[in-house]
Amino acid sequence: MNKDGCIFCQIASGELPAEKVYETARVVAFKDIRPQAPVHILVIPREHIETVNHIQPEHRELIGEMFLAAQEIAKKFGVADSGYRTVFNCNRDAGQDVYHLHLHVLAGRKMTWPPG
Ligand code: DGP
Repeated sequence: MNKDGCIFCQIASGELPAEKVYETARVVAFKDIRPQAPVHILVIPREHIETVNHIQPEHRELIGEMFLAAQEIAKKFGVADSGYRTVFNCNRDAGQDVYHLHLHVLAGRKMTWPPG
């Protein structure tokens, strides 16, 4: 169920190009176009879910699958042991730009805390 005009729906369906690194029936992961770390991958559900606030009980398994994807990606990029950060930005104050749920997987440099 693609949402009209949603770039991440279009990436998931292949209408828009992206450097995909992982794909299952329900989840797609691709390189972020504006990387904030040497490894910066976005994991998205194929289903259009706008924000963390829109996650429903029936999405439990799907959200788990997004984290299993992050785990596989970390292994694939050789950062599982050195470390990586997983982030969902929700709404304006968190800096969400694209309103299709996405899990950032960031790695390859030392992260700071607290985040900016
Ligand atoms: P956020 O600020 O959490 O909504 O993150 C959105 C991310 O999406 C941001 O890091 C840049 C990335 N992005 C936006 N448009 C595109 C695109 O067309 N292709 C790819 N690969 N990444 C995109």
